Amino acid sequence: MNIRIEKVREILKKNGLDGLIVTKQQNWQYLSGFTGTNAALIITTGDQYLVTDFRYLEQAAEQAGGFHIIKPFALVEDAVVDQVKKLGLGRLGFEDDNLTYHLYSTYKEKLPGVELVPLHETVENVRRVKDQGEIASLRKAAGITDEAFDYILEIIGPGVREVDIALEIEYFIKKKGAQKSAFDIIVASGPRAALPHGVATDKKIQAGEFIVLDFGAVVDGYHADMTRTIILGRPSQQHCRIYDLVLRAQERALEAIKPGVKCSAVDLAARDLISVEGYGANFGHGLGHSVGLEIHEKPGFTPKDETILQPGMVLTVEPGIYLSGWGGVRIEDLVLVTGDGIEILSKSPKNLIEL
Ligand SMILES: [Mn+2]
Repeated sequence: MNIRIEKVREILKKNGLDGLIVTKQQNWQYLSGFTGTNAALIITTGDQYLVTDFRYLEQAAEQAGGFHIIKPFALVEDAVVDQVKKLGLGRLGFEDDNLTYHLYSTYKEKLPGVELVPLHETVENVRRVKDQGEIASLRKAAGITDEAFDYILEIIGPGVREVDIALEIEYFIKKKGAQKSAFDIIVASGPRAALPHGVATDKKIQAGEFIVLDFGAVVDGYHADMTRTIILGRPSQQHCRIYDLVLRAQERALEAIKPGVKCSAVDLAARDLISVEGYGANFGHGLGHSVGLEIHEKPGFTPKDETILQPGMVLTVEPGIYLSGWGGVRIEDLVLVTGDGIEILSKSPKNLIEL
């Protein structure tokens, strides 16, 4: 029995649905194991079907145990239509934040007797709490990310371009067995460190500059995410003051995380401290987000997210202070919520490293 699919079936039952069409890649991977790029699942109350194309038939048979594999003559959507008719499904759920308007129109036209019911983030909600296998993948991804940080410290020096640092990180994590980089690597030095998403450019790094490094490895589809800020040369008093404040805010938030606590309360733990010290306006993003098969998942540590933390959730904790024209600091760890607190999956040091 596939527990993940059974959880989806409970939601079908609650909504009086005969089935669900799954059209989002991470969701079909989560439910079936299939990693191809063109597919749809039909999950009914008693069975499950995977439709894909000729390129993936063998792979689908290997990966998606327990699924009937259906090969369309032409388009995946046509085979979905045929199968829905054959099964005689009356009320059919679809993923409202994923199905394109075009596909929705196609299904509506070709399935006139079927009631199409929008479901919002249904599989995503099941994905919020990670199981042991997922946690193992995230732990591995975080481990490779730590190794890459250690490695890159050897390479960073005066005159080195941001983009070369990013390339070295990417090459390293792939060599270590990661599938890919979790996102476009952020290497933001000097005044560019004030850009929260300063993807690496050809700017050369100079003495006296903060360097924000934000990256992660992907293992089995699971994303690690870590940020460290280091300095080339000696830090000024201002560098030390801002760095220390971000670090204290991050540690305060980490201490606040445990099952039963609201996400918003964790955000507040860090935000309060930064605000009291006068930098509230310079911390303009949420404190963190969940990660898994996607780099940004829910719930998040934001002022408005009232989700209650549960064991098995995996989130980032990443306060930052950004001062336009001067630079910025962000420190980010990947964290697993455990039965009574947290396990920090990111192990890289957090003292201010001077290169
Ligand atoms: Mn992040």
